[in-house]
Amino acid sequence: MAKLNHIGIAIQDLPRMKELFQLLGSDISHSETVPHQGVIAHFVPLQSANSNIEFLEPLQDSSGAVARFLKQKGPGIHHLSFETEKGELDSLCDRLRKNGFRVLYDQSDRGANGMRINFIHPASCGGILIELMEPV
Ligand code: CMX
Repeated sequence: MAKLNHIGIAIQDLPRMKELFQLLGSDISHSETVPHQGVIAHFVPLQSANSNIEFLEPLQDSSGAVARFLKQKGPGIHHLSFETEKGELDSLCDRLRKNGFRVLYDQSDRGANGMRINFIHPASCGGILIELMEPV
């Protein structure tokens, strides 16, 4: 079973979200600009769940997926991200395509933490955007 690596949340007010998670007992461990995806990703480890929250802040003047999401829906849960074992991403995407799921990229992209990433479109996933990733 792929591991839940993180829950991505599109945010508008980083200091307030940081304050909230500090009160809950966690904090941002690192932040990374991912130009391809038009975001700054801020990771908050959830040690008890062996997973993470990813705050997604759109890059200034970005017209990327997160900027569009914020414009259409406002802040909130943006995607779930599942991590496969190394070398399994492409075969998983092939199996998903064969089973009628709409995988976004023909070739995987490069995401935060150097991961290879791809996505399943929310229209074929019960309204949830799913990211799939594997370590390089
Ligand atoms: N979750 C659920 N539904 C979503 C969604 C999301 N995150 N983003 C868009 N949608 C819905 C829209 O509300 C719309 O629904 P309706 O048709 O019911 O109105 C529909 O999807 C629109 O889809 P679209 O016309 O194909 O185009 P969008 O411009 O809205 O883009 C998508 C949707 C999935 C193609 C785009 O978000 C995308 O390319 N995502 C992958 C990349 C990404 O999300 N990167 C950011 C995170 C990167 C990281 O973690 O580093």
